[in-house]
Amino acid sequence: MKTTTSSWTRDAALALHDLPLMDLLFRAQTVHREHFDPNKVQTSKLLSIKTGGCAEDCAYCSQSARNGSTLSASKLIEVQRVLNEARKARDGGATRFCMGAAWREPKDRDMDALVAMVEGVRDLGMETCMTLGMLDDNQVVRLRDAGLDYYNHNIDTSERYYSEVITTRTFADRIDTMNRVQEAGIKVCSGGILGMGEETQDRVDMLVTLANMSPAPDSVPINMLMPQEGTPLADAKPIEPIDFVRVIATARIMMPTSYVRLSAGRSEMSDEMQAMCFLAGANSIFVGETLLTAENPEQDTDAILFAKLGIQAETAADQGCQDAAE
Ligand code: SAM
Ligand code: DTB
Ligand code: SF4
Repeated sequence: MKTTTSSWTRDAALALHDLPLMDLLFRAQTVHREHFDPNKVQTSKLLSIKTGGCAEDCAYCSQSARNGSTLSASKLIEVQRVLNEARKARDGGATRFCMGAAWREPKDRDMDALVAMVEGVRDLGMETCMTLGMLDDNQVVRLRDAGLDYYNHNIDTSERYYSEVITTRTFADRIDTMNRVQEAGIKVCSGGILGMGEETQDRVDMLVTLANMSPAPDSVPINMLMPQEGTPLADAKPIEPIDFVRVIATARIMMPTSYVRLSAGRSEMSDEMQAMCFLAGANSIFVGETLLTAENPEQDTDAILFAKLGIQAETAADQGCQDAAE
């Protein structure tokens, strides 16, 4: 997949974001059609391979040991269990399998099992993605050699707002891991969360950071905060749906060849809001009734939505075509 390198200024990005909505959507859909089939959406399945008890203090997360959530901590699950779930996801039509762990960073003793998970999921013919927290050089190389396609590491918000949400690591720590991953040749998946009390400028600044990476992330998940009981953001004011759509459209224009994923929060979105997000250039979703710990629409509900909109799930063969075309 080809990715672009650009140099967006904050002012240019804000001007784009603030365009009259119809102009913004028209531009986003035009850019989208230059690079993608507008009626195809990529589908990924998430699995939590290690849940809860995380040492970080991310204010939105049910899995932080520092938040008052009732979620209990698990150990890393067995490789065979992961492969069984991946097979089910593949048979249900998902093309990418994303494995998430509630860690600040993996321990070296976990690496053999993680490598076996990547190799096993690849052997099933799926794209592999992991999100494990910070990585050192050795860990990156081991995952790359195992055949890991994507590493998810969200910047979550702007550099300015970051310390309001997370204090146990810095925005720069996040960027360091992303650079390490990218330099090793693993594709980066990075995006953020909207609805955490951030300003419009924070949303735009987050996109500027992502779009100006060289290259921009191949995959850009935009999550809508799912308020979790016991976390500092449990009572955050929900984002206005049209404001959410604006960020998707702006991301599409700023990162024309990246997959923009309409990620967490779809279970709270109307069909109309999701349709507007697809019109704005979102072309990837998580499928299946659970994300990591939170709920997601049922498979049947998504099948009905896709049928209403005339959208088809991208297949592994479609992805091959896309890569070959570029
Ligand atoms: N521990 C790893 C890390 O933080 O990179 C991986 C798992 S973490 C749960 C992955 C991402 O999920 C976070 O960066 C955040 O963007 C998103 N996320 C977590 N909780 C969320 C929530 N309640 N609502 C929306 N997105 C959330
Ligand atoms: C991303 O940006 N969103 C996914 C994935 N990357 C790992 C995670 C969403 C988590 C939603 C809250 C939960 O399930 O606990
Ligand atoms: Fe831990 Fe990731 Fe949750 Fe932060 S977002 S508390 S790092 S699992």
